[in-house]
Amino acid sequence: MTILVEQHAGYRQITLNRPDRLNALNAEMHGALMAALDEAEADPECRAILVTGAGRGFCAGQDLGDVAVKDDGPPDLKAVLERYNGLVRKLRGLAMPVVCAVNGVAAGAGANLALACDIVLAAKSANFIQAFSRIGLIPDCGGTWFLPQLVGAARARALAILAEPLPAERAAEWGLIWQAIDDDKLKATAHALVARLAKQATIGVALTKRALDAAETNTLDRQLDLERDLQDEAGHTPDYAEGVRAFIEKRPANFTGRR
Ligand code: LHQ
Repeated sequence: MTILVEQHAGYRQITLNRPDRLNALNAEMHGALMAALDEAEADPECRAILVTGAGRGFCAGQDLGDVAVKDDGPPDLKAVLERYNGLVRKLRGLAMPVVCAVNGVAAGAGANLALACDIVLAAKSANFIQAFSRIGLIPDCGGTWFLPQLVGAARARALAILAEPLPAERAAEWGLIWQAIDDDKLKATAHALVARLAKQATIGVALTKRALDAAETNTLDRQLDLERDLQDEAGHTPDYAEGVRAFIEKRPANFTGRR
């Protein structure tokens, strides 16, 4: 099984599972990962997703054995990238929050799939490597878009062109990820975070994600209108009513995540 799925109360853990290849993605794994995301999305009990890797790595990107240049010429990278693009679009488009626990090296497409998630935690021993230039490729899976957004133009260019490993702690200092965590605490920290997200006001979180995504191309003027409309939608959820009630009654809110 190239992808493992564990059900927890309110969330699912999806584990990339080809540890002997540092969880490099092949065609089978792509299909299984997409199916796991589709199934999580279709489950009304699932209100958050945790993505992580088995073994000592998170993901070494594309399985280079699968796309090797052969006697009959180069492989169809456009077709391979369509699959990756589908994954990135899927991850970004999910209404529920996605946490990525980067347990070890994240290289090439593996690094950028992590960056497509909403909240990225990484073990302090993990590294992020835009490995593409080492093999004559360009950063894909949204790398050329995520990097400058997250760390600014100067750092993005050097990371993309030099392909040097960026240690997790520096990645957190630079704003590439949310937090670097001691290795032995990563798993527990990630589960506590996803469990907490699974109890939040899920529709409000989904609308927050939508607003932040839209802000990437909107003017302030259009964004203000969008915030007004999305806030109106959030304000009509039972979770908003419960949140205000709980505040007034000085007790924790019991959100259902339902409309
Ligand atoms: C691997 C891989 C791997 C196969 C480690 N494939 N076996 C590309 C093409 C087409 C279209 C779509 O877009 C893409 C996107 C991309 O992702 S391009 C970038 C692909 N990834 C890379 O270039 C990274 C390649 N891997 C590495 O540079 C190193 O493995 C890193 C720095 C990640 C880790 O280094 P180490 O900790 O020293 O581990 P290792 O190199 O010894 O790897 C362990 C095993 O995993 C080893 O196999 P072996 O049989 O010797 O134990 C590697 O061959 C295998 N492996 N990455 N991408």
